[in-house]
Amino acid sequence: MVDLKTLADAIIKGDQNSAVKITKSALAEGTAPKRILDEGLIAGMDIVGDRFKKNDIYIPEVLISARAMKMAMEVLEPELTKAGVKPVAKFLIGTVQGDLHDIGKNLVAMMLKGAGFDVIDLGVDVSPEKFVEQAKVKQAQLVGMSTLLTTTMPGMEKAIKALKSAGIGVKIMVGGAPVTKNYADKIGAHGYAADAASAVDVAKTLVV
Ligand code: B1M
Repeated sequence: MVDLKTLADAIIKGDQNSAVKITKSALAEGTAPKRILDEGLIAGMDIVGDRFKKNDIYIPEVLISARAMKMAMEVLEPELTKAGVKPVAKFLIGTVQGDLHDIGKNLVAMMLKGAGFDVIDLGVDVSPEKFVEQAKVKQAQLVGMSTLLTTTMPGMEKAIKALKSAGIGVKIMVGGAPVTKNYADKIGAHGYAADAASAVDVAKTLVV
């Protein structure tokens, strides 16, 4: 029998070939897709997130682990769908209007995927109107906004106002280097995180 700890280890090491191979073997043996997700892939990414938070590892290692997770998820996803396994929640994410920085946003998206969220990435330079339209169309439970420029920070407030006045009951999270908890509170966000691993913790608390 495949020990799912070896899958978690492959994710931690960022060994995509082993991650894919072990996922395939576990499925072939009849292991439930949800167990492979929880005890292999998510368990591995949880440890990656913890180590990143403690500065034991850095962005390149997280990206390599996230890539291994993505490859294994491509094998697992159809089986999860067949088994009727639902994601934790639908999370819409984007960098706000006028801002083209996406490295941090991508990292947050990858960590959320690693934690079992269904992430819809709107990319960069996302207008308030697009956040609203896509939140409705995709029926998201959470909307995340990222920005790196002080000049584009007000775009977050505009997008939050637009989402609230559209009457969509989404929870909104913000982050990015110039953003602080105080600023997030001031503009009416429901959550703020300083890094990608904490973003997962905060997102989980916002899911109803
Ligand atoms: Co730009 N840039 N840049 N840049 N750039 C900064 C941000 C800057 C601080 C550099 C500087 O002057 N020292 C400065 C901003 C100054 C300010 O506003 N006060 C700056 C500037 C001015 C500019 C331009 C205006 C430069 C110019 O053209 N004159 C221009 C703007 C273009 C535009 O967006 N319209 C510009 C362009 C660029 C590049 C295209 C060259 C490139 C971006 C490439 C890309 O993203 N694909 C770039 C880069 C790489 C940087 C620096 C060097 C690195 C940013 C980065 O990726 N950090 C940056 C200087 C620096 O930080 N040393 C700089 C790593 C990333 C992982 O961190 O995004 O903070 P970060 O994400 C973290 C957390 O913040 C958090 O989690 C992540 C991981 O832990 N987080 C969230 C992020 N989003 C979150 C969302 C959440 C929760 C947590 O919830 C939803």
